[in-house]
Amino acid sequence: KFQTVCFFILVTTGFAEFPDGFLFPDDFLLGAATASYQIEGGWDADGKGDNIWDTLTHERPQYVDDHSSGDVADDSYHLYLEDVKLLKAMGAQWYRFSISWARILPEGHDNYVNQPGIDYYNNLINCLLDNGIEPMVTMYHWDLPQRLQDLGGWPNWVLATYSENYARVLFKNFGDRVKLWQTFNEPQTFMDGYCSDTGMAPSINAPGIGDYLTAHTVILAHANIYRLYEREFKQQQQGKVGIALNIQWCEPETSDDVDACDRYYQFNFGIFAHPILSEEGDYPSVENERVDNNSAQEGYTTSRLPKFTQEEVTFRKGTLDFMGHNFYTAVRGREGVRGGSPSRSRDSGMIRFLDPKWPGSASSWLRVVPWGFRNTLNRIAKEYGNPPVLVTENGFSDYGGLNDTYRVLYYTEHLKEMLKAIHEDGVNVIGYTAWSLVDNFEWLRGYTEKFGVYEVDFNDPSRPRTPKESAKVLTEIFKTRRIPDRFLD
Ligand code: PSG
Repeated sequence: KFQTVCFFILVTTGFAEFPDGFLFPDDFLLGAATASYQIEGGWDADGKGDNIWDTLTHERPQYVDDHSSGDVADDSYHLYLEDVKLLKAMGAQWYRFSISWARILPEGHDNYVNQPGIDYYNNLINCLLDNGIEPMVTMYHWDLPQRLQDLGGWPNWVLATYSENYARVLFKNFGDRVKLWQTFNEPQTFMDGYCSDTGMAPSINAPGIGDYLTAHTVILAHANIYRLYEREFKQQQQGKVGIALNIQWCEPETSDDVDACDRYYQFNFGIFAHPILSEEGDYPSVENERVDNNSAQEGYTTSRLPKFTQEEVTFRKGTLDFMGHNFYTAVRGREGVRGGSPSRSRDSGMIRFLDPKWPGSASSWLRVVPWGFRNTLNRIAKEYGNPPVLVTENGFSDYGGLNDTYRVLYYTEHLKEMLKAIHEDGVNVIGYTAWSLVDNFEWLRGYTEKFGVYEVDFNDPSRPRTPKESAKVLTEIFKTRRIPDRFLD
């Protein structure tokens, strides 16, 4: 009789209303994420060197909407114990944070290691572990030491070597306790720092050149770091190394725009994923072809997209233990080129725009399209042989307030789509961190857009943190390991 009842429930409800479909797998990791420049403050504390965001916010404050900086931010340099308390209260199993390169190596080089910087991260890591929270370290979340920018920054390939040396210092000092490493956060976003003189740090205007050179260095650096770990640390430390790539779901405007969307992926995601994970170990062929052709037409003797040597290809192929994936939103795409001068977007031959029907947020670029998350996860799985995926960012912006109903809906809807990708489509997603633990310095938007699940009062010197509704709901989800019934249709 019991069996009949169960069967009846199964056939009448289907997956969408069947709550067990919304359970997290037993070993699935749930947690939250931050980045050093956005939360730490202590910009010149205890021997830290300047980085490109210190320079941009101090020398060109008008670049940031509210003319603010990360000088103090959430003051997590002094208040990290508070952050760990929040994580613990949420039932977070892991915490993704980044290390400030210039706090460890003030000059960018490893000739001088700043001990107070090492101490700070040791204290944070130990405190996390004491509370049963697994640390995940991002080595680079956009705060390049100014001294390395003075040498040209990411377009200079020598940074691939300096990155490796920096990584060695991190593995040596923290690798006994840190088992999850990400080399870079969203290179496809920070390479835009070399595309426009009003953009992200270092705000250098070399579109269609600076971005490709940056990508090239980052790919070489990533491989150097992965192989360094493999050679000198992995056997003893038993950790994993990945990279965090973001991509937006691209919804073709018409059936004629499917290829345009495909090129959008290749130019923004494939540009990193393909060299690392594909059989050819090179940039996507469509990208090579289009940039080479455009460059020749524009009168360049060599392509604006650099080439890898065969040695580099062999050295690099397969240098990934997991794929970090940041997902926020979707765009619409159609065939076409906009603007006359060389740029990556022109090379891709795709015009992106936003669908006014998709609900918005405080960020101009962020529309709420949860089904795009499931589609993107499936795309990664299909294109790269279903690698283990850690979702390292996903979140929503508003202008503040504790009753963040839209953020709550954003999280519950996106988590449901992710669980469908896991349970129904078999995508190998193994963990998730919400962006962000706390309100913080949102780059060129300063403190005007809020992404935190904990509110921070930036007018109060003690930077008090208060849970928003979203923090309460995520706590419930993290502790029950399911989506609460009231959020199931
Ligand atoms: C992420 C996604 C897009 C643009 C920028 C980012 N997108 O889909 O167009 S940046 C990313 C970053 C973190 C930011 C956060 C919110 O890693 O530091 O605070 O997202 O912008």
